[in-house]
Amino acid sequence: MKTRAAVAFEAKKPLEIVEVDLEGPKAFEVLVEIKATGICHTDAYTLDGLDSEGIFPSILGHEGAGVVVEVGPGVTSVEVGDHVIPLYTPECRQCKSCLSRKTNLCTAIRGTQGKGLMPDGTSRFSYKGQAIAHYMGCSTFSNYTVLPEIALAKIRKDAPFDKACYVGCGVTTGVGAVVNTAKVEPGANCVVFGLGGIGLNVIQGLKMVGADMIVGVDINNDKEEWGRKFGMTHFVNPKDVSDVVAHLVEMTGGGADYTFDCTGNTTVMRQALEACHRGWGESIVIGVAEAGKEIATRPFQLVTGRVWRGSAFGGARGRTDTPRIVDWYMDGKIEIDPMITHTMPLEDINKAFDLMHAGESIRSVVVF
Ligand code: NAD
Ligand code: AHE
Ligand code: ZN
Repeated sequence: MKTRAAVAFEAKKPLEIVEVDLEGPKAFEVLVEIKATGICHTDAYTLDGLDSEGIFPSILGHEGAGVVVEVGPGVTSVEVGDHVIPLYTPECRQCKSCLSRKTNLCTAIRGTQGKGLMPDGTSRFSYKGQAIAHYMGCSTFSNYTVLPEIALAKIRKDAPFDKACYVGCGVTTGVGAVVNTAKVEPGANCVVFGLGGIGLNVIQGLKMVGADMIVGVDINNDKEEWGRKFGMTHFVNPKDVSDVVAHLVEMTGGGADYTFDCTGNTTVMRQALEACHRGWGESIVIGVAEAGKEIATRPFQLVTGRVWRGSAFGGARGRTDTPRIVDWYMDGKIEIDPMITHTMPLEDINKAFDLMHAGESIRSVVVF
């Protein structure tokens, strides 16, 4: 079939809206009509050529929601008409990682996914006879896309697509980092670095679990109001203080119980670790750093009990946890609507990247 898609032909160039060819689903694969997709900073990072796994041409997008329109042979867990969220972290429930119960990082198809291919080693997308790579196994910047069955979470049908799509990355990543990765306890003092589409979800997760101090740190003063809307109790702009780590340690009475990096900046990651309390403070790295960047600190920081931990997709097991997060939204336990600051048709998708780079949006959503 033909489908409309925003194609990343080259790094650092705007996406082009074209009609691409899409092959139907093979065994254990599913054709999904994407109804809405969010634009995450990770899409921008890959488009900007900063992703060591970035491939061009490709169809980006990994924060979508849609409807199953066709299933390939052998598919049993979803059927035509089901509402689904594509999962860049699938859940096969059979691999060593899934069976370990220690991680959400299913390894069943990670190898081919990182090469922009379906599990059989081929792409379903092409343009003028040339293969186009899939992205993070999702490619939600296409009106129709094909995914492995294990990479689809079935969600309730009354959830609006233009909000549920955000659960496909940002909401789950932020809230999940609090509840699954850090397992923050009520009364904890926490610091969140970067108050964008991810950081604000960390903040609402912290509020939900009953954290005490929720300090937000951002270089953009406009983010203070945003943070306060979702439960932030204090705001710090690092530009306004001479030593941000010393300032945060002082504010939190000796260091935070938990800190979260939601910037992808390795200097900030170090600050986040060093703002933790001696003996027990944990820093969760959520931000994705550009290719070639490394983190550093004095080992003494770890010797004296601070813990560095990472979180991918909020530690969520996609098929199991994502539908529950949609329920939390529908039951009013978490908010999504105010964070969707811009909604646009596919033709305007490049505006979403401009708004993000200008710090003018929290989440832009393309509605097909
Ligand atoms: P965003 O652009 O919406 O927000 C980033 C925020 O960080 C902005 O408010 C910006 O002003 C702030 N910031 C930038 N530099 C800063 C600094 N030096 N100090 C303090 N604040 C600073 O981006 P987002 O969509 O929220 O994504 C945030 C990061 O999380 C990105 O690196 C993204 O790739 C990553 N991410 C990771 C996962 C995961 O599973 N680990 C999932 C989604 C996104
Ligand atoms: N391709 C990058 C890594 C990018 C990365 O860490 N991605 C996160 C999700 S970001 C979503 O917005 C993730 O889930 N990582 C685990 C994984 O298996 O990719 C690189 O550095 O090569
Ligand atoms: Zn994302």
